[in-house]
Amino acid sequence: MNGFFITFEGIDGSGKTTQIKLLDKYLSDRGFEIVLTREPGGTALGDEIRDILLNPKNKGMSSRAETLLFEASRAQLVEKVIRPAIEKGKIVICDRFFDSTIAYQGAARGLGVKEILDLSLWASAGLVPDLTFLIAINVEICEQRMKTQQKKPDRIENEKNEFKEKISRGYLDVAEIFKERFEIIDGHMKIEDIFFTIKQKVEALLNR
Ligand code: Z5A
Repeated sequence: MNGFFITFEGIDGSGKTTQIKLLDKYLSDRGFEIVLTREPGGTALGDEIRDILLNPKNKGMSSRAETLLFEASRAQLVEKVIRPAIEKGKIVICDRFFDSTIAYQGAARGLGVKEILDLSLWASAGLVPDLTFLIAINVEICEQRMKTQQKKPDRIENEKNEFKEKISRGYLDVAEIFKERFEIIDGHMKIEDIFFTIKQKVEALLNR
């Protein structure tokens, strides 16, 4: 029996990692085999691509080069990690997938939602998540959260708030295209309240 593929999306600092950790523990405690991964990265090659993509030294990178690097990392991750795990009946939880490319590169960088969707489906060899959580949150609130983390901003985090507003709108457009798999969650709620909703939606998927 095939497993499931669950993804988390949102602007940086929206709380994806926090929720992924909770979901991993919840499902592992119930005996499910979980594969946790992230984009860009998740393979040796993907991690090298991640370093190139996020390094502030590469601030002159063109939007098309950036997009192709995200897609290259994804192609490797799908073929080597995600698809084999799903075929073995595992639950794959991925921090970002191609909806990020549609929102960041397609919408915010202006490369086009339809173009990036087609390219992403080619890179993923047609693999689409079963369930996607979009943690929707105000850009300024995210910024405050990131400041308290005292982490040096990477190349993409260095973008202005206007860029992040475009990403948020881009996400809503993708959610509209893929209504059947998207769950939009209010990221301003308490961590435990967000997780309560996520748990319910995941249970519904597992019982399908
Ligand atoms: N990118 C792209 O452009 N195109 C693509 O195709 C892909 C990615 C795949 C990857 O960054 C960058 O690449 C990303 C998008 C771009 N760039 N940006 N900007 P990353 O993987 O290094 O990081 P990230 O995914 O952007 O986010 P993050 O830093 O890991 O944040 P997060 O996982 O969303 O949030 P968190 O770590 O769970 O929470 C942040 C803080 O908020 C933390 O202190 C928490 O304790 C706190 N928190 C979390 N939830 C709450 C609630 N509910 N209330 C209060 N505080 C909370």
